[in-house]
Amino acid sequence: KDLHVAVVGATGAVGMQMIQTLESTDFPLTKLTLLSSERSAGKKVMYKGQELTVEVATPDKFEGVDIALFSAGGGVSKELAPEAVKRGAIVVDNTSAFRMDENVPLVVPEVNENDLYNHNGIIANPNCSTIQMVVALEPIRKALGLSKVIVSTYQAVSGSGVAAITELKEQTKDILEGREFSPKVLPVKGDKKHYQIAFNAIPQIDKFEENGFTFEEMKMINETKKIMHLPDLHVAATCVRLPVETGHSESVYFETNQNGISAEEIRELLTTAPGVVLEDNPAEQVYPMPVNAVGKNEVFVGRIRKDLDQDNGFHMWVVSDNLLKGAAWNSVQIAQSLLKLGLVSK
Ligand code: 11C
Repeated sequence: KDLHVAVVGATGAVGMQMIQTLESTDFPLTKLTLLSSERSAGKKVMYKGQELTVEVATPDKFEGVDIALFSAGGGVSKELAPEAVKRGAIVVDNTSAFRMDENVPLVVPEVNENDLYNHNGIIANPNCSTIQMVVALEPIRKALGLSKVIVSTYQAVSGSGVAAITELKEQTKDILEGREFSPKVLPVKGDKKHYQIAFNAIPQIDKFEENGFTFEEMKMINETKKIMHLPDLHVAATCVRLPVETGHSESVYFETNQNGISAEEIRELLTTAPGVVLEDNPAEQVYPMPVNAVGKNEVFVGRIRKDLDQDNGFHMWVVSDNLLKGAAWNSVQIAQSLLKLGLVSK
């Protein structure tokens, strides 16, 4: 059976990982169309030993496409995702354009795969920092219930795209070699001020909202409630950018609905959880770190401790490759689920 897949934003940090993930998982496609802005069109990309040329993303390019993976920014998704759907494609959108739309399922297959049945053409892929947290929290919610989550993140620059990776590398060199430099990308390309990221920590990811939280923090709060079907869950987030190239880390405090649970019981729940790898042995200094998570699809969890004052409270440390489980891999997993559930019409 023919299956035509398109990747929109094919030359971006996530788009490139999407192409690699389609290849490495041997996704059963028969045709792959690579689309981008005019600026990047014409670039050549190898897929399974074949050279493909990136084309300009226009509505007519979606004729005959079955699944379109979008990761080219919210503006492109808002404009072109409806055009793709009109032409019969199912869109898996990696931007924040449609995530909180009640007609659009927001899916992490380990958590809410069945929400795919309610799709109307567009499925949203959550924010990277949300995905890795809910994968780690879901087994706990299922067994014990969940009433509160407080998270602080330590996020890699690749979350902000290729330009941010380049900025970190060049700035680090400039500082080490004693040159002047002027930050241009981080914390947020479109905001008023830019700050040094090399040898620094910036407590701002995305723009500030009126309530004092950043948009990234609000994404973690709202998306977590939607994905886990827990509208009354108490969630708070503080998101921080670090000079790490790839791999987001999170310190997560959570409260369950049951008392008298031990840290060992939480560890056991996570040992068998889908998509989770437990790396938790303080005696041997074993815990997750971004450098070890890069290139892997799983979510790594460690440093599990029971709170010293709150009987139903626990702390854990959650690390994952933000470009893979946080983006490309979760999108390809959604596409795999759509095929498995028979939701791709031919
Ligand atoms: C970051 N989490 O690390 C952001 C990137 O909504 O998909 C992902 C933005 C999004 O900067």
